Amino acid sequence: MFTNCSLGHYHIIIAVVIWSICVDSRKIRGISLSYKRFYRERKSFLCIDGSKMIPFDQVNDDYCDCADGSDEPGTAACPNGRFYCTNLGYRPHYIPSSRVNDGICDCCDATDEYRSQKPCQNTCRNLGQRERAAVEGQMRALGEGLRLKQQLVEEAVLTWREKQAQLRDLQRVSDDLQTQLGDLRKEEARRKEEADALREREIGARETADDSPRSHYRTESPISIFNELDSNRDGSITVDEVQAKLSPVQGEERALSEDEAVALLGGAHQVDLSTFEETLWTSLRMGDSVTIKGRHGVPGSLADEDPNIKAAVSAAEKAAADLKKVEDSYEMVYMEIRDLREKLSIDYGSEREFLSLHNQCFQLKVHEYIYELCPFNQVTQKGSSGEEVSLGKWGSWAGSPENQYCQMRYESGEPCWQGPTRNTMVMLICGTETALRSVKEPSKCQYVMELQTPVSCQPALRQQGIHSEL
Ligand code: MAN
Repeated sequence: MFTNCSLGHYHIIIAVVIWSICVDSRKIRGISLSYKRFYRERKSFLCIDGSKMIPFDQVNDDYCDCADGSDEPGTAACPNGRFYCTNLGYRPHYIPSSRVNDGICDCCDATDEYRSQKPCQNTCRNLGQRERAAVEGQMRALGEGLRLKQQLVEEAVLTWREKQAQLRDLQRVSDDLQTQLGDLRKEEARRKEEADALREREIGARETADDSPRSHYRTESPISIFNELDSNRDGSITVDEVQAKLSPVQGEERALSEDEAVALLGGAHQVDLSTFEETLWTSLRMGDSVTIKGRHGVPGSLADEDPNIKAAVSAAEKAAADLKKVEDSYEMVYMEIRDLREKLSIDYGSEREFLSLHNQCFQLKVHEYIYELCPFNQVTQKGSSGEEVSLGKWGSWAGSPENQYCQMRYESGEPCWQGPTRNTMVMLICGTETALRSVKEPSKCQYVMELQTPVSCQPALRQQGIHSEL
């Protein structure tokens, strides 16, 4: 009896428990934990928008009572209702309640198909595992990216410092060269003056002694020389006569070329006395280019005759050569300093992470074009004809106020035919390699590129991770 009674009693208890589970699960199906508080009432239910009060057993009874659909979270009765997939092990989410029991598995935990014929499997665990693996992969890549970034920054800072030291050294060299230049310029001027003075003195002495071949031309009349050169006495001196009678002061054995003879005659092929006086006669009187052949003792140059003048001239030449050498070195150093200054003119403080991107270029072929991005310099596009088109020159950082360094703007490229000037926006994305990943032209002559680089990896991303709802 006890047993039976007891058994009968048990049956009743079990039936009540099963019923209450059924009722309860029917009532709470399709709602999230945070919404459970709205569905606790046993006697009546207040629509969540507060618009209506209904008996609690009308909740999830497959008839839509509330305008906001809140009385039917677990059935497809309300057109605006939504069903909550708990998706334990994966990420929970809402689906429109019209998808409940529609024969399609929407929730990975299969809860949306509780009364359909569709045998849905619970795939949340697998999905969760896959997603966690993907997130872990991303976090590893981010960690690696941050490590590489650190390395790049350190290397770039080192290079930057080396360049600064180089600049300081060059500056010192430049200062020394400047001092040397001052001394050498004075030395060269002094040596030149010395040589000139000796030469002048010698010329004066020879003219006084009246034994210099030059003085012949100074003392002789132009007519006598004209007659001497005019071999056939026809009243004019021709190129042939010049070539036959004259020779260069330096290298007497050498015959004058026709061009040289013509030049001596002022560009003419023959001259009369008056033209002779204005042309060849002047050269003969100067005595440093041509002389009449066979005139004894005609000097090659004063320096050939006088060892003092020779020494002074070669000292002046050496001083000029030394000066030229130092001037050339100074010019080179000056240019090196200018280039280095330009490289170092970037804002070291805020942009030092990007130092490693300076002086580098990255290419990507997309369809018929080869795109090239040289950060902080320019962007170009090369077509199959090989012609290069500018897609913009470095303009400015263009990211959001929170992170302006995630976008670069390159502007004022080549004008587009019947369109705007070409411009490019470069989006920097975190990755373990530095490479141009994509190029698009969303509107005519406006380009968008993605440059992947460890330099743009942010520790903030790591902390935030891909926030887990698992
Ligand atoms: C070239 C390229 C293209 C661009 C057209 C516009 O073909 O620069 O990217 O769209 O000119 O005419």
